[in-house]
Amino acid sequence: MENVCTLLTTNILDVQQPTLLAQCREFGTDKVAVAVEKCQMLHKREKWDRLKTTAERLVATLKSTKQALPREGAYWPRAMSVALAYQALAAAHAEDWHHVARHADTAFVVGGPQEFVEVAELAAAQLSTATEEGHSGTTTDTTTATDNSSTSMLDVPPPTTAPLEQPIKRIPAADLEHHLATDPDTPVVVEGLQAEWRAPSRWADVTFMMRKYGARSVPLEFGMWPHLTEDMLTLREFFTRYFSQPATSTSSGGNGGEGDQKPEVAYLAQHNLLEQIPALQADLAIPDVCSTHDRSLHEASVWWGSKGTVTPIHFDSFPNLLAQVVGYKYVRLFAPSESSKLYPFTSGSGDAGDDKGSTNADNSDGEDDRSARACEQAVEGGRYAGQSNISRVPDPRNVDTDRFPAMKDAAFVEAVLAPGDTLYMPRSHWHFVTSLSPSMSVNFWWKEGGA
Ligand SMILES: O=C(O)CCC(=O)C(=O)O
Repeated sequence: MENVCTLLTTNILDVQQPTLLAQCREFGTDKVAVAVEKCQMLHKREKWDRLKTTAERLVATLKSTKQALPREGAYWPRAMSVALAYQALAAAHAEDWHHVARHADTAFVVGGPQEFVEVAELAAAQLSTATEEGHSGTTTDTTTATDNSSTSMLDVPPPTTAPLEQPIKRIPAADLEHHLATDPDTPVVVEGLQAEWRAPSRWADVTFMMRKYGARSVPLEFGMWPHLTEDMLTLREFFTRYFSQPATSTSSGGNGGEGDQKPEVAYLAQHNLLEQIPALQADLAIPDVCSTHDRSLHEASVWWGSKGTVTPIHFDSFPNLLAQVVGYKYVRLFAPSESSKLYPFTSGSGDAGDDKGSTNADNSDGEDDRSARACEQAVEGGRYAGQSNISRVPDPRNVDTDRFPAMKDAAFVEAVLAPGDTLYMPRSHWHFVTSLSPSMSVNFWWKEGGA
């Protein structure tokens, strides 16, 4: 408890709070300043119950007014971090380790400093000690921490799929560097790149993963693109609902609060989980090709999800290795030369974006308008924020050719990624990805031209 309180007070609040209060003065956000000062006073007087409710109210206000608050200077993440640090402090004094871990993970996920990871790890350790000693601590987690059954996703059978029309060429890992040097614009599936990793067996062991990381909370997308909602779940809840047994509901609605029926599809998508749970880094190795004299790793992200996740057709500006660790995914790739046939959605336009291929006559269709609006919201608010290169075609395997006539002429290549496969995607290649089973992947984008 002492360590947790020291981290929260000295390493987080004492550092973040003065800047936040100065920003509140600069931006004229007096209500936030007043609430933060109240938390400060309650903390000093050790009024933990009142601190809990005051910090809770501040978090709720910050969430509901996010759009109206200043974006400069990381103001919102800082304000959320401070409020969540106070919530965590109050929870620590109640020995409510479940909530300490949850608030700390949430603070890290919204952009708070790395010290929150240490707080979450300490709280999770308290929870597992409590479990070993036979009492579970104060927890609102909906699943038990002492599940002794063993579930392995290694047993998931390969999905039955139609034969591939344009299969992506496969190469052994030993040939990847040569491929990048001689044919960097051609995608390939690399076999054997994960041979030394322990992630394939560890991550597939749901029981092990829940025991080790179950108390940690992660951000998830629920439902089907573009109708997504977001919420945090503990890994125990996530694994229990989506990796161990059939999901409970097919609805994509709900606000995702605890006790809600969750949609069938849930995705921990493009998340820096390797920073949030650094122990996972030891389960894999950053592929050598991502960091050489003229390449440096840009970002590594984790993609864990149920069957049926969809990453819509989009492109990234970095070359990429997408490593399929557990389960199966279908991928379809389009070269940059096909862009004019892919109906890119332009963020903010609320429209098809590409006039050349799009017949706007279809915009009289209410569903199309709704879909365009949903895309716009998803693009602005979700993992595609700031990206405009997303296609409006929801599923390239099943295209409405009245709405997207040019799409049928778009040349593509495709693959089913099995455990152990790693897809090399050249920069600016459009890609569509959907999971054919519960699935765990990790990707590595790199920059060219040295560090
Ligand atoms: O696996 C996915 O769902 C998407 C992966 C992706 O878009 C990427 O690696 O760039």
